[in-house]
Amino acid sequence: MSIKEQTYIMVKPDGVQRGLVGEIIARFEKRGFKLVAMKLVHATPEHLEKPATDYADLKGKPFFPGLIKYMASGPVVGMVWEGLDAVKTGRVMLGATKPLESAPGTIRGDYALAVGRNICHGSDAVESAQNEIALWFPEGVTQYSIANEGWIFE
Ligand code: RTP
Repeated sequence: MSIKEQTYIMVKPDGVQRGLVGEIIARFEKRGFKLVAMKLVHATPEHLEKPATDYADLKGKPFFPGLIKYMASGPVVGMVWEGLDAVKTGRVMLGATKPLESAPGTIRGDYALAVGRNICHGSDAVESAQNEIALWFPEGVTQYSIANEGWIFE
C-alpha cells in the first residue's frame, strides 16, 4: 500500500472520438489522484501487440484482430495516475470490462454499451502497470508535489 502507487489509464479511440477525455481526466482528478504523465498517440498494431501491453495475451482469441484494428483506428490518450491503491481503484472507476456488467457511476457503466467499444483501459496489477508505463512512457513520468496531499492521505 503506497500513496505513490501508479497505474496506466488509457482513453481508447472511441473515448477520444466521443469527447470523453476531459470527463475521464476530471473523474481521476476529483477522486484525488495525481496526473504524472499524459500523451495523445496514434498507436501502431506492432506497438499494441508488444508483450508489455494488455493485448499480447489475447492473441488467438476470436476478437483479437478486431481489437487491434479498433485500438489502432485513431489516437488514444495514455495517462499515468498516482495515489493510494491507484491500480485497484482505477479498475473500479472504469467498471467491469463488459458494459452489461459495469455498475452505473463507473465510466463504462455511464458511457458504454459494447465490450468492443468500452472507452477506456486500466492496468490490472501493479506489475502490469509498471510494464505498461515503461512501454508507453519510455521517457519516464514527471515528479512534482501537490499542495493538497495532506487533505487526501492520512
Ligand atoms: P480491460 O483491461 O480493458 O478492462 O480489459 P480486461 O483486462 O478486463 O479484459 P481483457 O479480456 O484483457 O480484454 C481486453 C479488451 O479486449 C476487448 N474485448 N473484446 N469482443 C469481445 O468479446 C471482447 N472481449 C474483450 C475489450 O476492449 C477489453 O477491454
